[in-house]
Order: sequence, then structure tokens, then C-alpha cells
Amino acid sequence: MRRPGIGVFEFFRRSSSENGAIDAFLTEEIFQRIGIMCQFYLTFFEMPVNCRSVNHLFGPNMDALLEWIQSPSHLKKLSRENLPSLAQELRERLVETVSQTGGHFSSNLGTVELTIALHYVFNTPEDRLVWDVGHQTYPHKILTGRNALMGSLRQKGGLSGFPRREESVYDAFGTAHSSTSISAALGMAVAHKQTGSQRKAVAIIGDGALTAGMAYEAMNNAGNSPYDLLVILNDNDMSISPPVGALNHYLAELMGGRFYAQAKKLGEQVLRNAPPLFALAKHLEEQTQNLIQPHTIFEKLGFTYTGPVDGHDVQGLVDTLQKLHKTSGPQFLHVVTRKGKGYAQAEMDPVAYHGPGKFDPAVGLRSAGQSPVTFTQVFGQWLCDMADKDPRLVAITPAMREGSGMVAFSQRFPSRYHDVGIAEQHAVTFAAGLACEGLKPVVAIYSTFLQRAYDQLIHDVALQKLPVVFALDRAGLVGADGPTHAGMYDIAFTRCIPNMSVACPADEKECRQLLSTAYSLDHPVTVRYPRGAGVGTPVEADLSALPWGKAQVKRQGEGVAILAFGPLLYEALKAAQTLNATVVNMRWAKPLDLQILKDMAQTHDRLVTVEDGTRKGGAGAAVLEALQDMGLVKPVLVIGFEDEFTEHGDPKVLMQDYGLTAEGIAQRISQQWPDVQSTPMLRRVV
Ligand SMILES: Cc1ncc(C[n+]2csc(CCOP(=O)(O)OP(=O)(O)O)c2C)c(N)n1
Repeated sequence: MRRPGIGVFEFFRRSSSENGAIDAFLTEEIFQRIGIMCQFYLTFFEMPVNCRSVNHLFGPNMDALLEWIQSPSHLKKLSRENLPSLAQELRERLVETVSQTGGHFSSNLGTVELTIALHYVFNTPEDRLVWDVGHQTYPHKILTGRNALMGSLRQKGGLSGFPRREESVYDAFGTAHSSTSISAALGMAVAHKQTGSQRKAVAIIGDGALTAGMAYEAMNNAGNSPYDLLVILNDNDMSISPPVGALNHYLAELMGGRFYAQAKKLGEQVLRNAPPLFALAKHLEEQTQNLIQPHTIFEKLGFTYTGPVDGHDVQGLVDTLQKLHKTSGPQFLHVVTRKGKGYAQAEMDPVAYHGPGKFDPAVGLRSAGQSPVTFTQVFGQWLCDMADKDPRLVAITPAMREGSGMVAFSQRFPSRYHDVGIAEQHAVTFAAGLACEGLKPVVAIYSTFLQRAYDQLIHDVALQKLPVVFALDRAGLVGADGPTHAGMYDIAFTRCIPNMSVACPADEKECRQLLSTAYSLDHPVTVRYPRGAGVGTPVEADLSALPWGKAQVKRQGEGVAILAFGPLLYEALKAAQTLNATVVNMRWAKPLDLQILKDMAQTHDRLVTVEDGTRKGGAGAAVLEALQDMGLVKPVLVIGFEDEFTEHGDPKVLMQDYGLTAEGIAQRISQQWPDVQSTPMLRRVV
């Protein structure tokens, strides 16, 4: 099925050649502009997107262009006329595979045409494409020789959900944390110039990722420079949640104020009045001059701005990119796309389809039904309950409302809810400012994303001993998202900061209790908890605090004492049953309960520490330091993640691989001290 905008475009083309007389005026360029504008009109003002589905779009007799494309060199052999059909096939392939594997969905449907056009025009992999975040690279993977592997996406040993240099030469730069693309592509552009290479460097960044300061740092550096850098803004008017902040208004204005209004007005004329083509062409020619905005913020930063252009008109994109390919200096192309394009439910609800699990494409997502309560939900409930009790509570998220369990809070307490955009550094210093004035900020942030705000944590919060609670979701292994998102390092990098406390709840009930404890303290505290559900301990409704820095003996054994930090407590308990070991729920990586530590060291021959973080500098290392400080010499086995990046895959399988199960813990202990053997019962228990 042809897209309406192209149909209108072709109607004019045919009319013009029949007419002959106006051929001279109706240049290819004007036609393209007519096409783009009409398409915009239809796409954004009239098209009943909610009644379209993928099957409806594709029809039954699809040519298998995609099967034939093993690399971009094959793609380049297609005629331009084939590209819309290829886009349809690619979309269908995405629906087919992502519904089977789970993963980022709506963002990928939105970048189909842009990906085709980029590989069609640029000479990849020689030219470098740097995809920001990289969650939208599934079409890129499919076109660059990985189509057959799409069924393995995000599974152990399979394709990563993000670009990885070791996965393909077409993945020019590894990404997953946002807003790095312009910096990386600029670095490449500079290197190209210095080495005399003719390669091009292209950064493709979303409007959500453009909310981060790093993107502006890079543009500030790149603008007015002599380097051949193309920045493409993929503007779908969405982050994971609806976009926030002034930039969003600016982009809307950029399009809304001029382009949309013109497109709508002219589109109406085209469709309703059908003026003589000559007049129309002249008029459009005049009007389209204004499409090149003279004073965009990007131009002020030293880029040459082109746009906005329709990101679903693949042939139009090819034309635009071909022109930009030939230009030098910093270029900025503003492309407008629709998140979820081509799959009706995803277009209507791009938030739900941002990163769904498996689903039946014919039905779409179903409500989850009864599933175990997750740590994220425990946090979300605690946040609302504490906000009810204390009007000073304010909550901050750097663009992760859904993932951090803050939807209910944002609805119930809109004036105390702050989505600051993808801006972790700002989120932390913003919290510091709130705390200075007597409010009680809670920053909900994934462990992996707090890495971005390390200096702010030290310099703005801890140094001033400001009482900010950091709710660190996704601590430990995250699974399918892989090493870029792993929450391995927060114990190590937070416990070394003066004035900080680090809480490691073992289960859901304790998570709520330790959040309340953190909230009651007069200094910064991180409360770290994993993705998903724990052992399912019932959560009590009260908001009482546990003692600060106090551990709890969970099982009394002899010989070996296992000191457990966080949810691995329950695996340690199972292992201890057969080793007859003592188990302590340490609860705090900082401050350590020195009294219990001393008791354990004095009453046991060997100590074992267990944590779901890196062994290097983590909680086990803290135990070693404390023992040394107390002058206690004991054999200590530190169990955690080794000094290597973890892989992606099913977290249960990965935890087995990394030996962080009851069986793995018992085995490690027996290997370390062969006289400590698990009883046969272990094999039954585990
Ligand atoms: C530093 C960082 N913070 C948060 C995230 C989580 N995250 C992944 S995608 C995304 C939204 C990106 O929006 P946009 O760039 O507009 O891409 P879209 O999904 O809309 O195509 C966010 C917040 C991240 N990847 N990196």
C-alpha cells in the first residue's frame, strides 16, 4: 500500500508531465517539498493512525527484499522505488522478532526509514553511524547482516540489545547510556580529519536524549568547528515517558509555529482548492524557503540546520542525506518520526511499548495479571505513603518515571514530583538545592545511571552532608539489558564517600523499612535494591525505621560465618543449611556493624562475604578493611562479581554462571576450604 503523501506527490508529477508547460518550474526539489508537506499534512492532521495495523499496512503479498539483504552493499543495489517496500518488510520483521524476544519496540518502529536511508546513502561501515542510547538499532542490526540472529536478541550468547563494537563492524560505538553520540562522533570526525580520511561521522540522537547536558557540551565543542559531523535529531516527541522541559517546547515551536501551520494550510489548499500547478509551485517555493529556519538554537551553536523533514518518507530522507553527505562542517538534520510507527497499539501507547516483554502481535500487550510484587513497586508505595505523612517529601526522577515505579506518585503529588529529563547530574544537584532549603528529596535512580552523577554526589550532596535519599533501583545484575545497565559498582563507589550510608535490603519488607530508615537520617543514604521481585516477604504498612548500621544474625552455625549483603542473603541461608554455617544479614555496607563483625570473627574460624556487586572495593572489601582496622586476622572469602563485565541474558541463568546461587556459594566455600564440605542434603535443598 502506498503512503498518501507519496500518492499526492505522484499525482502532481504525472499532471506536470502531461502538462509539459510547467516542467521547467516544477523542479525535482519543489516536488519533494510538495511531497513532504502534503505528507506532513496527512500524517499529522488527518491520518487515522489508530485504525492502522501492521498487517493492514503490509498486505499479504510482500516481496522478500529483506531476505536478500545481507549487508548495506545489497541495500544500495535496490532502486529508490523499492525502499518503501523494504521499510514495510523491516517493520514486519521487527514485530515478528521483538514480540518473541521482548525488547525495545516503539523506538525501533520509528527509525525504520531513517536507518534504511542512512545505510543507503552513507558508505557504512567506513562512514561511522553512532546511535544514541542504541535502543533503536534493531533495524540497523537487521540490515547489517544480523537478521537471522534476531531471534537471539538480548538472550545469553545472542545479539545485544544495543550496539557493541565486538558484535559488528557496523556498530561504530558502544552505547546504552544516553547522550554520548555527539561527543563520540565528534571524536571520530576529528580523527578522520587528522588522519586524512574521507570517512563521515554521523550521530543519531533522540529528543529525549537531547535533554542531557552532555549533548550540549558536545555541540558547543563541535559548532563552528571545521569538522565534518552530521547530527541527526530523531524527534518523536517522546522520551520513555512524554518529554519534559523547555527544549521540548522549543522543538514543538520549531515545528508547530512555522512548519506545521504552513503544511496544514498548504495541504488544505492542495487538497481542497487544487489551484493551478504553476501558482501552487511558486507559492510552495516561496513558503518552503522558510523551512530552513534562520535562527534555530542549533544554528546559534554553529551548525547548519536542515529540517524538519518527514522521517517516514524514506525517499525524501535519501534525497536530504545525499545533499548533506556532500556538505562539510557541522550539520544538524531535524527528522520527525512517530514512535511505534506502523503498529497501531504502539503508536497509541508508545510508553507501554517502549520496552515490552514478549507479546502476541495479533493481540498486543495484555495486562500482567497477578504477578509478584517487585522492589520497584515497594518503593513506589513507600514513596506515596511517606509523602502522605511528610509534606516536605519531594521526589525526583531523571526521565525514568515508569521504570522507577513513580507513576502513582506523579499523579497523586504532581507538585512534588520532578521529572528532570535525562539529566542525572542535574537531578542530584537539584536534590541538593531542595535539601538546603529544608525539603526532603528522594532521588529515584537506577544504580547504573547514578554513575553519571558521581561528582554531584560527592561535591554537592555528601560534602555538605545533605539529607538526600537515593533509591537505587536495578542494583546488581539486570539481565537482558546487559553490562551497560548492570548495577555492579554502586557499593564500591558510594561507600568510599564520607558522610554516605549504604543500605542493602535483603527482601521487600526490609526494603521498605530501610527506605524509612534512610529518610529519617540527617545525611545522604543510598538504598539499593534489584530489578524484579525478591523472595516475597509481606511488606508491612508502617513507616518505622530500623536501627542505623545494625546487622542481624539470621542463622547460628559454627566454623564458617557468612556475612550477606542484600538479596543474596536467601541463597546464603540455603547454602549455610548444609554447611552448618552461621549467616548474618548485614543490611548496611556502610556503616558496617562492627560489633557483630567482631563477634563473628572471634567465634568462627572463617568468614565469607556475599554480595551482588563487584568484589573490587565492594562490601566484602569493606569487611576486610574493618577486620584489619580492628587488628583481627581471619581467613575471608569474598564472593561477588569478578573484575569483568557481565553479559546479557536471563538473570537466573547468569546468576548460576557467576556462582551466585546457594549451590555456587557452597561450592566456592568448599573449594576454598576443602575440609568444609556440604552435606548431601545440600543437593536436595538447592
Ligand atoms: C544516562 C541514561 N539515563 C537514562 C536512560 C534510560 N533511557 C533509555 S531510552 C530513554 C529515552 C530516550 O528518549 P529518546 O532519545 O527520545 O529516544 P526514543 O526512545 O524516543 O526513540 C531513556 C530515558 C539511559 N539509557 N541513559
